[in-house]
Amino acid sequence: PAHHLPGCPTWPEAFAARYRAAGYWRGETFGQLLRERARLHAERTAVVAGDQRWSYRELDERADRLAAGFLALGIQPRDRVVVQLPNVAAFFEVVFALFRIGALPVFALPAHRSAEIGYFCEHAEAVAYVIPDRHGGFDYRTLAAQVREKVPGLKHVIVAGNAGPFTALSSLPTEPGALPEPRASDVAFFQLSGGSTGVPKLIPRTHDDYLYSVRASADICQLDTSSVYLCALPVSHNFPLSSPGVLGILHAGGTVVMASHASPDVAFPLIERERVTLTALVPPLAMVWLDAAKARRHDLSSLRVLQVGGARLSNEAARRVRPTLGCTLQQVFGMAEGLVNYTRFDDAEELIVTTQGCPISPDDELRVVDEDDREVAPGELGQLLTRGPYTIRGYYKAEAHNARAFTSDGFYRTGDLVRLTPEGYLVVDGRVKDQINRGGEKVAAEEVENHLLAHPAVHDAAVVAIPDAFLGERTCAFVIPRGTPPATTALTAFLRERGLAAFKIPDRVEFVDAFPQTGVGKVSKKSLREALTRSAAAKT
Ligand code: J2J
Repeated sequence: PAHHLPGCPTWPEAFAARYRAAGYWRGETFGQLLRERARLHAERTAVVAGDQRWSYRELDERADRLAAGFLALGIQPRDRVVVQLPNVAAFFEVVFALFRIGALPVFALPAHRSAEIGYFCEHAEAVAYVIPDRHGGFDYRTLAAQVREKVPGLKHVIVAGNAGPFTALSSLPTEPGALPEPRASDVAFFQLSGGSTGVPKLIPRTHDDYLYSVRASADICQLDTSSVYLCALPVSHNFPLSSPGVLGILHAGGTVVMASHASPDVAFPLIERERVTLTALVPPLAMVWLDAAKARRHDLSSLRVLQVGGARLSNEAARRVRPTLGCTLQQVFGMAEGLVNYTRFDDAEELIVTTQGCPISPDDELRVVDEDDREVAPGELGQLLTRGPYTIRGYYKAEAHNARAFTSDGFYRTGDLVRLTPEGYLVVDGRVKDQINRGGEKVAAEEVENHLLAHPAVHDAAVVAIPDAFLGERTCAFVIPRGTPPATTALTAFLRERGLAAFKIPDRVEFVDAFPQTGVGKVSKKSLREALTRSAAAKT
């Protein structure tokens, strides 16, 4: 269709018709959803953040006023806007204002720096960039100044807080007027891919497909108006945003409580004070919480469900959740590209602690295949391919990559190695994609390698995962130096100066003369990982 944003692959019409007929895609937009909830739950508390408490009515009105403000600035339907906000109330007014005018947020993480943000702004041809003033000891206005320099096309930097040289969110005109009407089948925003390639990929999600996953997730998690969700992970990530996350809560008329940090000293008092019923963590944080909860300094008795996902949770840690926190564990295996799996609340404890759940939708199609895309025997380990009513058919403006990342019949190659249990539940056991999963934060090896290769004293680089008791994995960069090896600190400082997010900076650097090769003359990352395991074993 002509109104569709160019560069966004979409579902073939036969599939779209099927997903509409099944009632998955209902023609509802995010803007309409908030309007409807404000009508149903006007005085209920939608969002608690710091000392702010916004009712559904207030959030709805704020979104309208800001939508008018964005329009007055010249932001138009389908314009891309990079949004890099931490867990603050302003996140909600900003994204719902953008949804209402049909402008498309690109959800950056607070940890991203000029290399990532500059790329998002350029690739998405963003007209605006929304930041906090300061957060976590970092001044985002300094970052914005660098990005501005690199990307002249960026017209506006909008600051939630003290704007400095930029535009304050609070300074925009607030006279509500007529708003454009985006269509539910249109792209609503871009999520970021964990990625395995040189640059991060943008994931186009439509109102229709995303709202289906949110609605179905809210049902699976039995959300209602009494549900209180603690948003402890960065809100713009797909997990806390939609599984069922903050959007699931707003769909159900519950309350979102924003934690500025996921540590127990911030989160536990909030759980006690707001009577939080549900929250989501990555495995390393879950382990920190399990240790901290033993001290019993806070009343966590309101908590009914702890969701853990983003990386593999060990069975041992999983088993400790119920006895220690007195709540149900829910394992969540999801991806910003779409497919999300949950263990269900009434599953047998054994299934909950040993699997990563089963899909949201009866129309999620799963295939577990070998290297030649042939289906493996039931219960065998293989690569997971998936297709369905909320899984994308391609990344934004990435034709060549899409040809590799999707099968010709539209299945997304997750890059995850899984096996299916007799119950139809998934167990995640490794991956084939060239990525490091650092406690839920995804690091694409090639992206870090490219930045290392820009250093004059680096001849070649290969980044691999090292097993780690706390994070699951850390990153190690093997480097073949050009001449005298540079100091490790000089290399990591170089990456930081290039504006790479801190979680992508290698935890360890090893200088070598050559890389082991595979039979076909490629760098054998397997051998590199094995060399690390051997040297670790030699030290103990
Ligand atoms: C093992 N690996 C997992 C799990 C994700 C909900 C939950 C998580 C994400 C997410 C998400 C895993 N065990 N329980 O978007 O909505 C790894 C897999 C997967 C990749 C996706 C959601 N849960 N993973 O983590 O886009 O490798 O989404 O393909 O960040 O994380 O990463 P991401």
